[in-house]
Amino acid sequence: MSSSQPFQPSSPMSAGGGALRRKSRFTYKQLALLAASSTNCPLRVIAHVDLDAFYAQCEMVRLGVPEDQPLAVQQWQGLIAINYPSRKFGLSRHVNIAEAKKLCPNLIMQHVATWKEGEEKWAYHDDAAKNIATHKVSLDPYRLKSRQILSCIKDTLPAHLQKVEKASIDEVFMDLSAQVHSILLERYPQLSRPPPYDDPTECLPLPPTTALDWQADALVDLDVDETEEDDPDWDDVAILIGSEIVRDVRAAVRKQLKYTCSGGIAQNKMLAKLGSAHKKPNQQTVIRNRAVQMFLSDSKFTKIRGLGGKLGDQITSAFNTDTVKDLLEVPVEQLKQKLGDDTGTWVFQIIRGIDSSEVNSRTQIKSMLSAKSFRPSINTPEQAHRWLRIFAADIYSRLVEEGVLENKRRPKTLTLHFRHGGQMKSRQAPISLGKKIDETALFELAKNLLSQIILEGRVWPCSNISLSVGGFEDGIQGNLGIGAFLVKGEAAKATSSSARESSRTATGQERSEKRRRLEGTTGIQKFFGKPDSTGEHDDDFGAHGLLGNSPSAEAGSADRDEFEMAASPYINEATEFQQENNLLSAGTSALHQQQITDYICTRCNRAIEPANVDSHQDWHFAKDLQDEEKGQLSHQLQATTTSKTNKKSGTNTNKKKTAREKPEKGQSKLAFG
Ligand code: DCP
Ligand code: CA
Repeated sequence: MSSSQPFQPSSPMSAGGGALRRKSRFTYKQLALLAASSTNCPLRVIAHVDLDAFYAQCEMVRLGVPEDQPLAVQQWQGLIAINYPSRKFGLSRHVNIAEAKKLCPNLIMQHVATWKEGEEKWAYHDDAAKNIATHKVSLDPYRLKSRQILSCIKDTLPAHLQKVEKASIDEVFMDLSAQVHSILLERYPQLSRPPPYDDPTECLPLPPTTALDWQADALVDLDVDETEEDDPDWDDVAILIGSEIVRDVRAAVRKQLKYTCSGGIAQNKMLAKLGSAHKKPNQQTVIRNRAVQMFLSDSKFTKIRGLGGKLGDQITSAFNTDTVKDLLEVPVEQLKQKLGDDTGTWVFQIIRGIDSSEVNSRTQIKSMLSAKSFRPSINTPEQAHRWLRIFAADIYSRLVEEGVLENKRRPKTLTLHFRHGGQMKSRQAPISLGKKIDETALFELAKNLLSQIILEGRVWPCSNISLSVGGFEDGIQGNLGIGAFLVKGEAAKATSSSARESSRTATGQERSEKRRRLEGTTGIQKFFGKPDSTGEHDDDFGAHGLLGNSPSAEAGSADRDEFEMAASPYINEATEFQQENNLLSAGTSALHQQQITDYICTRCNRAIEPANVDSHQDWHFAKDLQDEEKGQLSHQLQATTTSKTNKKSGTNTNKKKTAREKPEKGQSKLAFG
């Protein structure tokens, strides 16, 4: 590959000579791959949908405020979501509430719902912002809306042809390939005919259409060697059909639930996500294959999924640029030299728009966590019990939504984490089959775990407690009654004595499950040790980047006693947000980079914006726990980002290499060299 000519034209024949073509550059075989949603199919259609100012829209719909009313969602003294009318006044997440009011006097600031210490249900409390020590954020209202939106999207798509991945609380990916294939055959019956000589490597006939109607879509400009006059090929037709589907999906969400969202339609996830962010709010952007070169080379590579965080920083300093355009000039050998073979190869491909990661339609939660950092610390079992009651109620309400009462799914373990000074203590117990599940049962079990910790002595003051359930399984086989799987009272006490032992067992099982999951993932998912389906799992550490995709992959190497942050006036449960949205993940780390920061974490030297200080601490807290539980701390002490990412990207790269060594007839024209 010549470094001075980074992209090959998507179709040499179409370059300035579309009229000369008599056949499509795509084969019958590639059309068949579309039906199978194959990640190798050059006709693939992937969409990304992202809700506009999501929490703010949730509050606007709930409160019934007019659409042009400026509204922001407040969490303690900060703003976490800003609707589009208020963005016109210069409001952003970096503006504090006093400045916000000054900039936009008409602004409605709605505080997030909270659990009040000792109460059994979350609510919207007018005085929440002032009572940070006794309230805990609840994201339940937004989770509920998120689920409704996801189910509306799924209902809009044909059940047997859909592949939908919840990527975060307000984002979904859709692999539209199979549906597009079926529409293509309906609209163009000639595609159903057998290939000439029954040879699937034969090229398809050209599409009869010469002009495509893109309606109100934002179209990214075509590459320099392409013109709108060139006749479209099947990839253009396929992506057009994809954009019609996305328009219908967005219209359904708007009509049924009143929410606006933005969409991106392209050949892969990476491009689709860039597309949805391209024009906001309430618009959709199509990135045709013939436009990828232009679109990407104009962008900063730090906006690309996977390049927003540490790896992006590393590349920026190694090559002294943050633009795709400049990086395209760098030969692959040089990238490999600076970043390692696999990472270098991956970067080389991703900035050329090559991404074969799969849309993962598993949407089941693997664990749930409810946590609180205490400022000031708490000092008595009674105080801890009040919070445990809230955690139990919080988790229980989410279990109900998970279908626990209908016995659809059940967690196998309950874990309590307790931080005292630099020390973290944890206890885990199995959740046995048997008694009815409710808040009280969970609370009793948690209280029992806490008492074991307290028995050790010297545990106060406590700065953080979290409760989690994990190891979810599908419905119980056999004759057990509905919801009968939690152990209560005396039975709970009996289980707790074996907590340590069971903890080891459950962790072992979870580890092998996780390994299998990771083994089953591809592309960038492996690269960052985190499935793309992160958002599917409400609070799963591993799935939320707490393993391989940290603010600093070296964070785990810091001594736990250094677990101190520069002074923070805030207490914040953004942990839940983080876990749900994988804020520290490859996909969103660009957001972090842009944020104005006041605090430096002494563990990972990362600048943290004030509202996220405690959640960042929670992140370390959770990661330490995971390391501890997995007994991998010592291993991670030696690991470096590069070696981790290299290892994880290995299979992906190899796969790509194999695919690239034996290109399909016609396919190489799409491979951008
Ligand atoms: N969120 C948060 N803290 C952050 C970032 C986001 O609590 N630092 C929450 C509030 C957002 C929601 O997550 O509404 C989704 O995050 P997005 O980054 O998608 O931002 P928005 O949906 O608010 O805006 P946009 O229209 O730019 O997508
Ligand atoms: Ca959004």
